[in-house]
Amino acid sequence: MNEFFPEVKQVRYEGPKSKNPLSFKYYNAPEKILGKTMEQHLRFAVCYWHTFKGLGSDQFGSSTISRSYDQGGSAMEIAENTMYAAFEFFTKIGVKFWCFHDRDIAPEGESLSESNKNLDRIVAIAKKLQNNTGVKTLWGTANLFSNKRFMAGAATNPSPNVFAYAAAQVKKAMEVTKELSGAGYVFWGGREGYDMLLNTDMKRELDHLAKFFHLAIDYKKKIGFKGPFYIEPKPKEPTKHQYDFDAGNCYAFLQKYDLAEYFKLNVEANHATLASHSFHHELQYSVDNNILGSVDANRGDLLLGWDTDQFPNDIYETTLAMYIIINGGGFTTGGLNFDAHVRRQSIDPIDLFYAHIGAMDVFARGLRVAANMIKDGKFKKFVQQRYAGWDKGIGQKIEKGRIDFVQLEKYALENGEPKLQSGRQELLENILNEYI
Ligand code: XLS
Ligand code: NI
Ligand code: NI
Repeated sequence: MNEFFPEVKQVRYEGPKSKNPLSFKYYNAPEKILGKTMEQHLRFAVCYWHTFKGLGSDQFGSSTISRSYDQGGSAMEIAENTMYAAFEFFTKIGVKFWCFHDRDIAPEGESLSESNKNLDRIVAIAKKLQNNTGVKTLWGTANLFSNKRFMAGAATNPSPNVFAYAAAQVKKAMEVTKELSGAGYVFWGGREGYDMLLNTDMKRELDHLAKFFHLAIDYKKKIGFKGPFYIEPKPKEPTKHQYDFDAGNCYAFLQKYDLAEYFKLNVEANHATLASHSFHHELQYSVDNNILGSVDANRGDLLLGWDTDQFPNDIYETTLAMYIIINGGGFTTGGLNFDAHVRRQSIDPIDLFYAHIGAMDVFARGLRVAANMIKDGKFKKFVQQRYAGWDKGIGQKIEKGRIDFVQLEKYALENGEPKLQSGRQELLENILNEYI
């Protein structure tokens, strides 16, 4: 059997003192933290599209990267080789999950039925490799944005024929995700959005999107796919205004169209910042509304301001993310999917290893720090004390709905000016630094 990454044997945990760049300093998969192993907490996944199909092209130039599995042969031969290379990579890096779009893993054919046949052939190989390696599918999805037929959207396209085509593609993608025992299924909006309102019936398009999701739920039940659906919010790119703008916008949509019980969110760090939120804001909002499903773990660049999909490397971000995720009960079906690609100049296969090692280690560190913060309970205690007024007296009356505006006015008149209390932001920032 061909070896596609001969330069790396197996990436192992060697601890923080190691100087080996091909080792983990903080990610020790079997180590228990707060009752679960690091592997169970973090549930890392490798994404297929960037890691194996992303070859460095950008808006200004074509590919810079060439991979041994991507050379010569027919499109189907390349697809087969790429699948073997992918499982070699998953195994060597020690990640137990992967994520894919239908069109990442198998080439689109001349017709829909040929595309489906191509997919079936590659899925059979993936299934065999999953069985051999124990690596599992975190989620599958359909690419409803690359082909020109989707230029004006898929489920929100002005043409019902495109809606039908997208439905057929999602139907098949759900079937293969089930075939691979996928833990979940993602809907990222792709080109569901608009560039100009003068040519767009926004209300009708959103009605159609909801219809599409209801049809997907019906089919999910029909085939007995048990995993949750996730919507992945993103405010812009490729359209000027994406319909699934942010977590709050998605939640309003899900509630309006009676979809909330079937969907959770796949929160992506870079999409959060594009929406002018922090990553942890979007996580906390999702936890608070019981819709946190999974995470696309990456980062943007504030100076560039687009979806740069870089590998996470900021210990503050990963600490706050893990603090919120663990306080929210941790992942069940979801995980941390590295929806990230190496930079255009990082052309060697070994760069893929460095990228994933760094990302896994920075989340592992974040987990360790967050666990210490949770064990000590200092931040939690501070918040409890800050809101303590609500646990008794007037606060309880308001929360329990046992007081009206007239009585509140009486209370305010009697009690005079409320006493001010410091928010202690600087102190809390200092304490956070002590943990990190
Ligand atoms: C693009 C999205 C995409 C989804 C999967 O911005 O992040 O990669 O995660 O369709
Ligand atoms: Ni993503
Ligand atoms: Ni992205």
